[in-house]
Order: sequence, then C-alpha cells, then structure tokens
Amino acid sequence: MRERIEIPKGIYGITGDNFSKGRSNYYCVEEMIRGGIKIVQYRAKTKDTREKIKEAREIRELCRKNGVIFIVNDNVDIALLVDADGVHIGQEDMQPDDVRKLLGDNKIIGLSTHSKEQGMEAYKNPNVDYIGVGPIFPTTTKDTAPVGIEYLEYAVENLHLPFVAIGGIKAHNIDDIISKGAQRICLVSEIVGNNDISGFVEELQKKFK
Ligand code: 3NM
Repeated sequence: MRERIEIPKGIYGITGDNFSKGRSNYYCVEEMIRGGIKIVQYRAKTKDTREKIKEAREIRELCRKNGVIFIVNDNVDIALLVDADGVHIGQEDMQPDDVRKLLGDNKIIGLSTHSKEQGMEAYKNPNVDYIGVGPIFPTTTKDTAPVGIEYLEYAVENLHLPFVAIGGIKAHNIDDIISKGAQRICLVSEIVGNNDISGFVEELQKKFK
C-alpha cells in the first residue's frame, strides 16, 4: 500500500490576493518564506488560466529555490505543468483516486473536508496525503458554512493523517486551535493582509516549537 507523504508541521500558507492590500501573490509568498513557512498553496480562484500558469510557475521556482513545498489548488493540469509538489482539491473536484492516476505516487494530494464523514472517508484512502479540516470559524475567504470546533476535536481523536485546521483562524484564536491538538494551521486573510507578513509568520511559527 502507498505510504502517505509527510506534511510539515506549523503554518500552512495559502495565497489570497483579495486580502493582500494590492501586494502580489509572489511578494506574499516571498514574505511567508522569509518568515519560515515550509509549505505554500497557490490559490487564485478568480484569475484566468494563463495568468494562473504564469504566476504558479514563478512561485514554484521561488519555493524550489528555498526548499519549500509547493501545492496548486484545484488545477491538476497546472500542478503537472509547473511540476508542483502536489495538488489540493475540494469535495466537488476530481476524485483523489483519479488525481493519483494523473500525478503518480510521489506527489502530494490534499483534500478539503467539512464533516466527520468526509474526514473519515479521506482517512481511509491512502491516496489522500493530508486533509483540510474546516472552516472552523466563519470566514469570508471561502463560501462554506463553518463546521465549528467539534469537527476539529473529532479529527484530533479519530483521523490519524496529517490535517490542516483552517477557516477564520486569527492571531486571537490560534492558541485555542493549537491547544485542541492541531499541528498544522492555515490562516489566509490574517497572513496576507498583515503589514509585516514575514514578522507575523515568524511569530506564529514559534508557537509550534
Ligand atoms: N478552505 P481565512 S476555509 C481556503 O474549510 C479555505 O476548506 C477552507 O481563509 C475549508 O483564513 C478557507 O481567511 C478560507 O478564514 C480560509
């Protein structure tokens, strides 16, 4: 059976240029890397495909130079084209088993999950390397209803695969999420909207040491 690829603990970075105060995704990723981030997902829901490919390629190279894992959101074709380390998909995208057929065994597949049932199904599937668990709190970054802390608690207890807690997580509530047992956490708007992204990420990363 295929072994899951390990996902670094700490902050999981995602681009979000609606919240980055006009600063480019490339700049935001550079800053996240300066702050010590080890994994970055390129997410650009509103850009057209050509723009996404160009930007993904540039950020891919930036990540490669710095030894940072680079994941593409949604687009398996773009992930392949830019030789990303993996892809992150949602519940309505291509099935993980089909993505695996396209990517082979050595790439990372991440899957968003929003319920215990979805989480358990992913845990049983060795083609899924890690899952997103959320949205924990209300968020304007994604149009999905919050699932609350209860699903996070369930994941800590029952889902023995790497998971990233996500959705409405901010500087003021991240300690609660860590205390519940999350070892990987994503904050989108809170990081890309920060005036000092690298300083903020550096502070957040210290919480995992
Ligand atoms: N995925 P913010 S919640 C991209 O639950 C994303 O799967 C989610 O953004 C999920 O940190 C989310 O700004 C948005 O709330 C998270």
